[in-house]
Amino acid sequence: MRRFVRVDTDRGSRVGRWDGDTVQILDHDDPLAALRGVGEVVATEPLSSLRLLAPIHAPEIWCAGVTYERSRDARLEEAKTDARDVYALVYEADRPELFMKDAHMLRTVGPGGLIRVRSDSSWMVPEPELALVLGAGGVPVAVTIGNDVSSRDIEGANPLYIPQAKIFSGACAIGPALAVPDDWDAPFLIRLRITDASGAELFAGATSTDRMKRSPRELAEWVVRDNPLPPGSVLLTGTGLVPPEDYTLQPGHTVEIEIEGIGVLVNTVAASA
Ligand code: DO4
Ligand code: MG
Repeated sequence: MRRFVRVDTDRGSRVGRWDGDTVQILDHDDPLAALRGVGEVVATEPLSSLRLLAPIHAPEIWCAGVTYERSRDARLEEAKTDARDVYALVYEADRPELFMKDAHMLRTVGPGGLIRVRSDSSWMVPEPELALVLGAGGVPVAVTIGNDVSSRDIEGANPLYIPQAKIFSGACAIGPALAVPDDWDAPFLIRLRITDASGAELFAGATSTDRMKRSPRELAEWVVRDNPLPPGSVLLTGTGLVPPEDYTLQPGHTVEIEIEGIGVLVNTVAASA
C-alpha cells in the first residue's frame, strides 16, 4: 500500500510519502494531490524525528453507524427507551445510519492529539473505525483510521440525542496515514487497546471489516446521495468493537487503534474542553 502522512516542518505543514522508517517530504501540503502522484521530494527524514499531523484537513467528517452486529447489540443494550427498535431496523434496512461528525476539523485531532470526554456524560467509549477519504463525486481515494468517540449514556437516553453523544470538542481522531489499498475489496484487521495512565491494559480487542453488514463503497455512495460533499471529506464506517459495559473513558487513558497496512493511531484522553 502507498502511504502518506502530513508533518510539521520549519516551512509549515507538508505531505510526505511514508516508506518503512523514513518519510520523503514533498514540496506541498495537499494530500489529495499527493495521492494523484503530484509533488517533488525535498527531503528524506526518519519517521521518528517528525511530528505527525492529521493526515488531511477534512472539510467534513461523516460517520456510518450500526454497520456491525456488535454495534447493533451494544445499542440495544444501552437503549433506555421504547425507541430501541430503531437500531435493529436500521441494521437490516437498505438505507444506512449516517451522521455528520465534524466540519473544518473543529472537533477532530490527529495522531498524538487529545481526545476528550463530555462533562455531562458518565459513560464514554472510543469507536475504532476504518475511515474512507472521499475524492470528487464521493469516490474513495484512500483509507485512514478514525476514532468516533461517543457517549453511550446520552445516546442510550434517547436516539434524538445522538448528535450530542457524537459531536463535541475532541470527539474524533484520524490518522496516522492515508493509505491507498492495492485491493479495495480486501478486508482490514482492526485492533483496539486501551491503557491507563500507568500503562496497565484496560481493554484489548480485534475485529475485521469483513464482519461489516455493508461494504465501505456502498456507504460512500449513500453519503453523497443528493449531498455535495467537498473532496477530502472523510467517512468513518462504523465500529465492530465495544469495550465491556463497566468501562468508561477517563482523562489519562490512552487509546491505540491499529489497522494493518495503515498504522497505529494513538490518542490520550483529556477532560472536556
Ligand atoms: O447509532 C449510533 C451510532 C453507532 C455508531 O457510531 C457505530 O456503530 O459506529
Ligand atoms: Mg461509530
